[in-house]
Amino acid sequence: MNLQEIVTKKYNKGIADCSNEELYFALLEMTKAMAEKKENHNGKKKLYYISAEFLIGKLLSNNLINLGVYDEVRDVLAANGKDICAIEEVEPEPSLGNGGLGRLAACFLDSIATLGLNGDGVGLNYHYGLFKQVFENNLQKETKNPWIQDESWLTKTDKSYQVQFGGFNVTSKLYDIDVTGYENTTNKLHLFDIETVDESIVGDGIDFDKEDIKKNLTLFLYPDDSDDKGRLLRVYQQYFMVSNAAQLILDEAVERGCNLHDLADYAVIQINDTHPSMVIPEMIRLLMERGIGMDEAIAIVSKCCAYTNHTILAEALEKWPISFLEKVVPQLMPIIYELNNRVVAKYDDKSVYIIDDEKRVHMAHMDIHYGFSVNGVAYLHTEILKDSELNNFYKIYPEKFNNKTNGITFRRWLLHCDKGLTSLIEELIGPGFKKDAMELEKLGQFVNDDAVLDKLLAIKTENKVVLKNYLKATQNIDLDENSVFDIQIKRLHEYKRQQMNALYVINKYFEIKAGKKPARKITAIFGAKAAPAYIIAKDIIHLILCLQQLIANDPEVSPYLQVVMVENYNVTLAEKLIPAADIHEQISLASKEASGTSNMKFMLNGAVAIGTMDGANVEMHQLVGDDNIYIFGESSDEVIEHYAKADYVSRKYYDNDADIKRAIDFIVSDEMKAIGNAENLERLFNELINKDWFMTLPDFESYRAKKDEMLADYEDRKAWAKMMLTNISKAGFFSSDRTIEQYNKDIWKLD
Ligand code: GPW
Repeated sequence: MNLQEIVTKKYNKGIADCSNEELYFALLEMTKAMAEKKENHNGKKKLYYISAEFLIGKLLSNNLINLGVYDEVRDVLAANGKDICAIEEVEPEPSLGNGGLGRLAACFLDSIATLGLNGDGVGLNYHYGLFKQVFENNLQKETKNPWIQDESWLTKTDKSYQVQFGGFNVTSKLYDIDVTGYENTTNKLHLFDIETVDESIVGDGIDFDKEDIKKNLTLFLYPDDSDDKGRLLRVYQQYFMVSNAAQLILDEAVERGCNLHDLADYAVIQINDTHPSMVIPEMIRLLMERGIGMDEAIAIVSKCCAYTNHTILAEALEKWPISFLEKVVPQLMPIIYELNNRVVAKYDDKSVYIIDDEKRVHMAHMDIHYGFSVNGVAYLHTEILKDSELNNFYKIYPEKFNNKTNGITFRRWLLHCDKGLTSLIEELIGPGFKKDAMELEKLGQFVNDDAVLDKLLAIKTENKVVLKNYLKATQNIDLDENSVFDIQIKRLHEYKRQQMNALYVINKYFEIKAGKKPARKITAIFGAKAAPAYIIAKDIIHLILCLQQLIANDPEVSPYLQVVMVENYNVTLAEKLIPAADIHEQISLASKEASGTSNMKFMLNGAVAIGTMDGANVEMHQLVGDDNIYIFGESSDEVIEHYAKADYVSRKYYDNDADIKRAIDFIVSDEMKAIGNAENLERLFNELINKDWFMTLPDFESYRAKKDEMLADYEDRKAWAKMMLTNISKAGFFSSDRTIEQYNKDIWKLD
């Protein structure tokens, strides 16, 4: 049925007479029907990408693009006086992820389907997803973010499993979301849920009874894990996810003719960080239940499971106390003990044991011993895993380690979010880049073509105006499109160093006050959520919001400098912010950002990076060369050495550098305290001068100098446009189609 037919059936009127909301639901129905027709379950072997997060974003436009009908639908709507962009606005964004890891999983599903591979995602159907961020008195407050409507992308299936917890059972219900590849087949995202979840137990903000598991199991993504009740709930969620996944995998394999002994010919499981690690003992348990002996069950599962590591931050590597697992999943403990005993019998080195002396289970260790592949997510990250963080494992299993540099789907991050740039590229090099991203290289031939460079600049300005209008309409923020848009959007974390960017802003404020005015107004845009229990991260948000207010109200400074922190940064906002960026900030402490993926999105949309030699920035730098990226700061080797020697003392930088002292002192100045809370500001001040664990201060001076150099270069508009073009032309490597081809070739080996 076409759109008009669906509209007639649903509402008995014409398209022109429908509200945007009615049209959204009609398009939803049409898209789901079209996607279903493209389902294809061929192929003996199937990939299961298990992930606690799938940050899929809004789906309507992307589905229309991948189904090849976007232009047609846009034109039919326009002919009836309707604007497809306004209809997009009606769709709620499902926030089933925190950040990069969840968004990566969503990009991967798009590429898996686009390449026609037989692979589904498996995760959880969180009713309220990640919290919605609101600002009140310059502080972050968390509220729930409902996204499931009566008609939605979710399709309720008749699949349901029993999941056994210590002391009680639950019955699951499976919901599916179609994942249609670009001009290719449709796969599934399987999201498990239970029907006893009780949304009414959520009180103020995001508070709820953490102990009533049957009512709260899939209520939120990663509830506050600062206390034991929250941490236990997380273990319940993880086991619920993997027990369902394991049952689904075994059922589907048997349906396709598997006799369980040959499971590895039918199924491969990608474990997305350690959140799904319990799938290993659970699969072993289920195989044993079905009559397979332990030795063989372990061998079978070890041939099916592959693990991706996304961080070297020790605090993010999950270690669950045995007491938690005994309570939640007692049936897994004999298996986990056995898995550990086999390691202990073989190796003397305690650092590779699964269970440590403090009676904690190291989930990553289990994955490495009992999986066949371990991968990092960027070249540098994998090298650090091999050389330091996981060196003891690398020595045992060098053949298991491999790198898979992250990628992004160009359908969402270029074709959908930057239609102006997409048409220019198509005009210049034809449509081939949509299927083969490496064809973007052909843009290189236009690097001295003034007309092309002018068009590129004009598109950027248009995108800045689109962002300006959007932020005015949705958040009442005023932007100046003639200023430089300098954007840092990512989760708020000390290692990502939003505080360093804020110190730059303070320094600039002082320079302007002293009469040293920038050539052009600078707009420093931030977007970030802080984990609800991460106090210093919330203090940094407070600092940025206070600076925003203070500078906006200072007539001496505001013509030259503006700070904007957008509220509730999410995928939808990213799609507006990224195409509008001139400069993007990738300023993590070297060695700490495993890859980063927004860096790739900005590059593709013609923004220029200021960054450290960290994560995938290293590969970006290699691709574009010194002249097209602004690199500063200590190297990962230097940073790793500081940690090893424990020789960093932030106080020395504060005492010895007048600019640093002036900027940090300003945080607790009377002007700032008049706007913000003394408690938050003083805590952050003390953290910076006494601890600064992620070494903001040693890099500050080189950061400041590099950014000033960059802002000066921005004034040569032609030279800047060349940098933009070079960045776009070299971005093809970062297509997730390339990443997925590599996963398939080296790890999954699907037909
Ligand atoms: F801690 N990442 C993330 F490693 O977004 F598990 N959430 C997480 O919980 C973790 C990592 C974890 C990010 C990395 O920080 C980022 O560098 C990387 O680009 C992204 O995962 C995708 O690999």
